[in-house]
Amino acid sequence: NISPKSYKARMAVHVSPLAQRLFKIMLEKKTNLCVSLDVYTKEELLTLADTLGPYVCVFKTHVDIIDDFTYESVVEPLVELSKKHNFLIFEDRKFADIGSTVKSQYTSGIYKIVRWAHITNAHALPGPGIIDGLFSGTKEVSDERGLLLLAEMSSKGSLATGEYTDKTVDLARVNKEFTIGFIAQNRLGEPDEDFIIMTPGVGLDAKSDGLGQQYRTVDEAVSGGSDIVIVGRGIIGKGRDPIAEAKRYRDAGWSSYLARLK
Ligand code: 5IU
Repeated sequence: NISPKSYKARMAVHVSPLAQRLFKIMLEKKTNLCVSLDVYTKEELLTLADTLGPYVCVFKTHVDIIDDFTYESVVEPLVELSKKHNFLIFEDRKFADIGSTVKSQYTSGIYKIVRWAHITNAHALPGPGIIDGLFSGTKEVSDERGLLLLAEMSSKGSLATGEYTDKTVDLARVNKEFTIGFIAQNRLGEPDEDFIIMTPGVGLDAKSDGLGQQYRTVDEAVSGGSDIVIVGRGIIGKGRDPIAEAKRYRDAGWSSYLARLK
């Protein structure tokens, strides 16, 4: 269970076209790094997306923290950069309401997430209707979309453990073309189910952040079954050299992946 097959083998057989596309990007760019762009201005967001774009397979965003957000000045250039550098965009929205409401939150308002985010995520707490609601929102766009369920969290004292995590995995089994995997700290599901595991709470220098975040190393995450490591402040935090750090985490992630295949 801990050792999934190669990205290449999984790409060839995955039921989700978006998952296939993600594996293809990872193989072409030799990276399983997702950088979390938690910044407050469009200038920082777009500059980082352009300079770090070559090193990542995915950028994770929280568009609701950008002070000067407008759709035209943030989303449109970000989508252009995703084509220029060949990465996917993951809006870390953590939907948590009933199906009808999350459908509106996914498709409407000022963010209109479904139009541009290749991937988004949701809590399993409300039950299967949340997946149905989000999936029905994807009918408004022609491009492929993927969902990650929050099966485990990196924060200290998280309640998403044990039976809650197991039931989250059960929910993900219903619509695998849309639900491509989990935000999790461990490999989940049976090997032949091939969920993509994306893991936050990864850092090579700090162990915590004073607000409940807990960090593990890249190798701990990947050898434990993570497919993509998510790194924020370890790369773009105060006083860091983002390009140097992105290369460092990309290299660490790829060598841990190659080691896992042996
Ligand atoms: N994030 C977590 N842990 C989780 C989930 C999401 O840290 O369990 I779900 C988000 C929060 C932040 C990013 O946007 O991932 C991690 O940033 P740092 O690497 O700066 O801690």
